[in-house]
Amino acid sequence: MQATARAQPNIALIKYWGKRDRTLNLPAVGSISITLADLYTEMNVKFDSKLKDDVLTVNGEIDQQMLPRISRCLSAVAGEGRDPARVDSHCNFPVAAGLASSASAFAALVVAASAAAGQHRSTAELASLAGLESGSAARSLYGGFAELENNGDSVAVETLLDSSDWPLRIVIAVTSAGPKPVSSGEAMEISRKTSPFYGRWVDDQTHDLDVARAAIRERDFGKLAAIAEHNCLKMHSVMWASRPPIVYWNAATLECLQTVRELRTQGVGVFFTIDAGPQVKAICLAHDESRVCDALQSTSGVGRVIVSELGAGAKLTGCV
Ligand code: 2P0
Repeated sequence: MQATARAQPNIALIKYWGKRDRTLNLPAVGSISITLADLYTEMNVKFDSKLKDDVLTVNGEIDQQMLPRISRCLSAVAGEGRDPARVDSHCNFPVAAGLASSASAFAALVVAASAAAGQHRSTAELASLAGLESGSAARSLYGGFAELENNGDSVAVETLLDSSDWPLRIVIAVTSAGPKPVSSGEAMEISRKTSPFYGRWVDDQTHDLDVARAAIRERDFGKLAAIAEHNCLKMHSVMWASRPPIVYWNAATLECLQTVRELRTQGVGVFFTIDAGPQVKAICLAHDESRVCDALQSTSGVGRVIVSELGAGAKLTGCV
């Protein structure tokens, strides 16, 4: 059997940074994200006893680097005794550049692999399996506003609001399309071991989650903007104070922050967030989308601007 699934990346408004358990890949803190609609990864998985080993292609090219994580995830879904698989992945946005490509990749992979193995797993089970390889991938099984809870021995994700309940827009300013200098998994460990701010980051997270959850349920844009920007800058402060320092930003990242602040002084409903990469994600009200787009597009150092609505969780798109 072979199956195809599509998943969208998600952007955390309250971030996951640090692991509580590296073997089970359990996050040290809860997180809240929004799932996008217009960026996606599509994965086709075919188990084939005639293959010698797993084969992975990404956008038509053989990919050996990502293969070990893909193989581990396939075994977690289908069991260690599974047949080898051919996995073909297509992504319509830059990979490994801080645009959450591993989230959409592993979310799509678990859905496709489970169907190709003839299983009928719940979304919660699939989220736990995706979370074993990429903490943020668990959130891409869900649409709209999703909260990943930090309890127990596996991840649990809850939808706080559906995408249609609060149709915000995301405008991504791509300031560099190259791969990141250090993977987020590695960087999280450096932060945990060396940043003097790491303990405070973990301790404060419950407060930030409570404020953001309430803001989302009340659809209070100003309240969400304030806590999301604070949480983002706090996470990057943890990174900057690590040894060696982890700095994902470039000059254009800072220019974009300035653009967002200026827009806000002009009455535009917008806030920024930045992940493990130099791209700036501006979250705005639907009627402000074109102003935010135009302003970011004309910001110094911005190459490309990608716009997305909020979308649904990972879905099976074909199974034969
Ligand atoms: C997030 N990031 O909440 C945070 C903010 C990056 C910055 O989750 O180590 O690829 O595979 O569990 O899921 C990126 O991390 O990390 C991430 P692993 P993942 O979106």
